[in-house]
Amino acid sequence: MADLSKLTRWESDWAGLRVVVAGLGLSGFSAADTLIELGAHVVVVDGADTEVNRSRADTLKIVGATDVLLGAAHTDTLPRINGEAPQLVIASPGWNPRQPMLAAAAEAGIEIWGDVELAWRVRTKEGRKLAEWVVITGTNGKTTTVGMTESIFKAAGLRAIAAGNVGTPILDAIRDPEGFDVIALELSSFQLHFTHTISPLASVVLNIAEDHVDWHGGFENYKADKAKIYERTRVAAIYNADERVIEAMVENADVIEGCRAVGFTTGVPSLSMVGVVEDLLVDRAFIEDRRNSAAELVPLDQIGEVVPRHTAANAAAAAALARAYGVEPAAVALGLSNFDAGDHRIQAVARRDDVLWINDSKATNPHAAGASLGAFGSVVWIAGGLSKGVDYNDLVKAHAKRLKAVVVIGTDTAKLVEALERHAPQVPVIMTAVRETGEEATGSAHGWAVMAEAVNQAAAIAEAGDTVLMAPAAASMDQFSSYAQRGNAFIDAVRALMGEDTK
Ligand code: UMA
Repeated sequence: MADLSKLTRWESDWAGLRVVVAGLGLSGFSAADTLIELGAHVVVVDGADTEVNRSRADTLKIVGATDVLLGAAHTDTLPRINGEAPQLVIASPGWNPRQPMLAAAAEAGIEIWGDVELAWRVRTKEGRKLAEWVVITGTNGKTTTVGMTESIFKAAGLRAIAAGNVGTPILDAIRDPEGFDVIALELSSFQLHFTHTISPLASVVLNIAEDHVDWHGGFENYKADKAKIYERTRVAAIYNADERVIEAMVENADVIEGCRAVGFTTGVPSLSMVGVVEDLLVDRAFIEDRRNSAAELVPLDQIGEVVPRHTAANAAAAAALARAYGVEPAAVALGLSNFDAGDHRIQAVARRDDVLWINDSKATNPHAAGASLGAFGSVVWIAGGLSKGVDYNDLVKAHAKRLKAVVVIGTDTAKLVEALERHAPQVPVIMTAVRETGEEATGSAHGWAVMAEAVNQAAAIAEAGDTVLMAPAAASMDQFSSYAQRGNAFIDAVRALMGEDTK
């Protein structure tokens, strides 16, 4: 069996190592390409024999892959490489560890790493800048926080990149010829599952709620994989001070001697926390006189026009990561002010007659919708879609008081309507009339029609001081082609209502 513990640098002896790469998506391709460059013997396996995969396979074969096996028939057994058993398997995050090929590797005692583990091992290379890593996970808000963190580092004049689950595979960032000072790395629970030795400068779990439970085989396993992010952290293990289970993860983590536990909160920060005092983000963790004072970082209204509680929480977490690296308060302020969350996340679309119109099409599950509902006082809520079998009782119960009315879109809404009847019986529920299902509804005029109808219904109810919030708590694919299309339909419908040109 190969001694993989010696493989800790780009220059280590990777030549001839027999590696199976599971998956030919973004991470699998970057892993295979890297390993081939390092001289390993690489066989790639992917269950989908598609045109995209065939073209990627051709590329990898040209650069020197031993073989690329496409099609479902190949994913049940572990392939041999040049007649011998593989010494390492690199799993793409979408691959379930209980899937037959990975289960066979585990059974044979072969190590399984993700692309993140491989990237950590090859990050040190003669003549290339050695980037620090700050790592971020959580059920919601990861991508926003990673973006905020990157923006702060850039404002501080550093060469920084957001990578990982956010979209750019970490191995692409690692192999950048110029290199980076610091990488803000978004890690999903899947990626963390296959990560074993990384030792980041700072780490954070933003929040935790049930998600991806099937993949992990239960909520406890999901939490355990998330908690791995804190292991071997060197400077600051950052936790959400409003979620006790996350603080407990830090307490139980085996961090590097000298690493500090730092909390973030949207309330007044205690000692060793970043938090909010009178609409200012402040630091009581990374300043010398933290017992008696706090350093002002940025007024919340500089972060955005509407700063819901969870956005403030994400900003506090990003600020803590950057301060752990040593970024000055002024750069934190500049980076957070420059940051644009992108469309479809608590996006203020219009304000007229003191009614605020908010697009949160990205809220595709109850946890995300709960975060945005909690940010507003009196809400006309546009909700519903493809519910993926989730339960709406807790969400409706928690926010019943702030609901003025609910306009229901989507085709798979029985559970939502039931929850509204049970926990908010006094709240008027308006069903939209467009209810087509199936292919013809997606990406077609039906999607736009249902949203125009919902917006008009909401406009008839909303009064000064109300917020019309489109945060569906469900996926979009029953009536739209994506959450982005659903969000754009909302924006167009609101603009049409205001008599503005939508083009
Ligand atoms: N495949 C199989 N058999 C399987 C599973 C997958 O053959 O049992 C094949 C598929 O045919 C496909 C390849 O494996 O060709 C896909 O691999 P993948 O699903 O792991 O996806 P990648 O393209 O490698 O993208 C991954 C992340 N995907 C997932 O975690 C599912 C991307 O996160 C990430 O941006 C990318 O690596 C770069 O790091 C996406 C995501 O949806 C955005 N993440 C989930 C989330 O945010 O909720 C976790």
